Amino acid sequence: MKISHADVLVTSPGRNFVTLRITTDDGVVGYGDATLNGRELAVAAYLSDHVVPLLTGRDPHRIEDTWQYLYRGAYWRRGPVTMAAIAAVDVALWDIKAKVAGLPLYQLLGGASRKGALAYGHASGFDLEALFDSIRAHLELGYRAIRIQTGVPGLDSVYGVSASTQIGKRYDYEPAQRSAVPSEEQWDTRAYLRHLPAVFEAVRNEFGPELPLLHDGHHRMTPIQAAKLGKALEPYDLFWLEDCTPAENQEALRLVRQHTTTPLAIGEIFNTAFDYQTLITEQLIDYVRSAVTHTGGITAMKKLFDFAALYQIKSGIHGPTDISPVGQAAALHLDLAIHNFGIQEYMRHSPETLEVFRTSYTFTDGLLHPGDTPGLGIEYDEALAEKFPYDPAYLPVNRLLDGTVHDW
Ligand code: EZ4
Ligand code: CO
Repeated sequence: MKISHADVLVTSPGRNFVTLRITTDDGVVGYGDATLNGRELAVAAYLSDHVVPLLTGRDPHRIEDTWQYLYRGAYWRRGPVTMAAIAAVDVALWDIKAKVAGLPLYQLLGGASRKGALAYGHASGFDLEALFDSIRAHLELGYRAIRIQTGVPGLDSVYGVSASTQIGKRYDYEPAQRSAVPSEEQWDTRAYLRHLPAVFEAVRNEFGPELPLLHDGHHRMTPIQAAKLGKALEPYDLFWLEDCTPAENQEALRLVRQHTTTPLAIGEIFNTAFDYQTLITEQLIDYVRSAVTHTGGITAMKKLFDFAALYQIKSGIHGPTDISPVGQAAALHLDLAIHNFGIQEYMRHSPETLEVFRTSYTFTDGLLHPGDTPGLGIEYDEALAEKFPYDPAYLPVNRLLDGTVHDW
């Protein structure tokens, strides 16, 4: 069996997605997600110009060899564009291998270790009333774990807070906005630190002690600020505090860790196991947040989770709507199979997206399951996808109140 050709498919059914489709000479088709929010066309070009021409004629079963060929063979290593492109090839090859075997992908990864993957959803509201409504709406949808993000007094727009309060329309938070240049948001860490503990207290008073609650700090704090927040949130028993610092400087997390027992999750913008080396070996975090799409695919993620497992660190795979249903399905096969599964982020895709990408994964009683269709369990409707051409969208840029650019 040989790879006969590969196609880079760009579509925008509500948001932009890049998909790699690999076809074998036997007519088997595999899909991989290559979506990098706000930089989509860079990955599409990397694939079309420098990867697709190398795939033709290769044996699709040689997944590890192809991964090493693309990673080491480029000479230039790591980085979000390169690792998203490698991820797309890797996931498409796993899809093909599992289809040839006639098995859902998780069976090739060791089989199911659990009934399903505990999912968390995104509840948000500028004020407590809107936040409580959003939490209730998520509980009604069946979520058994919930991330909460709220407005901060004095700031007009804040990461993680949905602009729409119309439940059933589009309640999940979608940060990328269609425009030729990014929008701008404001930030004030001291105002945020004063406000957030009271929000968690109110949520615990209303919803009780059992519901797992999560929060995303989105890289905005210094280590000492993050340590202070982690301590302040200890009474509210968070499942995790995510991305409390930018974390490029892994050693900075030592300071946070010395001050708080609030569990820490990091890594959605990382792209290799090396980005976690200090965090994992010194046990500075509790959950690995990488996306399959941005960290080199199934092959690299399996190694990363096995490394984390040696230190009792669990998975928390990144699953916002900018991960396509292909990337989400890949995450669910891993979630079901690995031993050190923690939780899976799950925001529903728009109805148009789910028409272009036909999925076989399910969400029942708070648990996601990848389904038992051979391969990943995703079909791509190319004719429909072509009706949604690429439309530029960017993540916002963040500024402090005095105008200084800050981490978003
Ligand atoms: O901001 O995926 O935990 N989830 C997140 C996401 C990210 C977006 C960026 O594209 O932080 O909302
Ligand atoms: Co995040």
